[in-house]
Amino acid sequence: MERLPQPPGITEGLISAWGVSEDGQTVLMTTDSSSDRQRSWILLGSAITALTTPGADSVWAWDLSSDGRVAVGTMRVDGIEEGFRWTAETGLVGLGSVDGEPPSGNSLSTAEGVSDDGDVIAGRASQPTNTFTAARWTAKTGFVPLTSDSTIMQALAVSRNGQAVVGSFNSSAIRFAFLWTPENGIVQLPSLPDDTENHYSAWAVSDDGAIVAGWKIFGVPTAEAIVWDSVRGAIRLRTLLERDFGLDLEGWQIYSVYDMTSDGTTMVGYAEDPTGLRQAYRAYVPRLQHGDMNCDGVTGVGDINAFVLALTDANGYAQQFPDCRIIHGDCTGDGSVGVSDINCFIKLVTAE
Ligand SMILES: [Ca+2]
Ligand SMILES: [Ca+2]
Repeated sequence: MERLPQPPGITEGLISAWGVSEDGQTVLMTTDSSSDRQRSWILLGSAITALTTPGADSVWAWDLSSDGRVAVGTMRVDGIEEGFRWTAETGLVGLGSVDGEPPSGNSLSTAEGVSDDGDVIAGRASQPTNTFTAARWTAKTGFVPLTSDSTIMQALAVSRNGQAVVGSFNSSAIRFAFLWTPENGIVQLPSLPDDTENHYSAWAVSDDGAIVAGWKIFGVPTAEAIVWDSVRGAIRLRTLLERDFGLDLEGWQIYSVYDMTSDGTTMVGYAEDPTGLRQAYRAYVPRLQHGDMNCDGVTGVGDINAFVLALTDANGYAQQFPDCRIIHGDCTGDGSVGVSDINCFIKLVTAE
């Protein structure tokens, strides 16, 4: 671990690193929100480049493309906020709003996340009625709203391949997480089964949109890391790791998932260890090979015998399929394999 060079004129302790390139060489740094005038820098080797443009009184960059060439964020010029895309060649380039025009008056845009290639950006943009909504930007289309719904929404991240977008929306002061894919549009993600608070945000999504992660906030504890998938619905990351993978996380509090790999199996965020010390963590969460009971990589009628064995003789199953995980047969998503899984398992394997 090393200390990164401090940009000139910035008070110690008021800066964070928000993004890093795939090769680890380029780092994006932004002042904390407690500073009155937010600023961002690109660090490459020992060279520090300020992200700035004439007239900008604040610049907040949040994400970096995988080659470190493109940074995205929001700038404030004359009191008006506009999402930007930065490269060393172009400097800060405003992304406009939904109509392509620079925001003015009450309109705004923001840029929150960028794809690995730097070409797709997720954020928020004003519609002609000046309501803000989650939007996806490409050079060809500009900002396109993800929905015509006037509910206030913000996109918080885009998948590495630029296809899926996640974020949160507010409805009557209740905050839900959403997933957007080109196929299904905006889909509201479910709450935890035991939850009546409904304050969720999604911060990361796999390339295929099948795995989403983020947090639930404003409860007790203050935040909890949540994972969504089609089988389990919403589940606490801690519960998932303990229940389905047998980890002992007694005393740990996992607060957030902020990013994940393309396949959704490696997640990072922050947690508190049993002594109460805040930690950055990395968790490996293998994908559930749904219904693939004989672990040949395919789900189909060939899995029925292995499923029956798992139901009737768990030890025999473990002996015959030592590298398989019995949890693949849990199609109700409750963390165990039993007779209640029979109906959905049959549907699953006969749907090929
Ligand atoms: Ca199989
Ligand atoms: Ca089950």
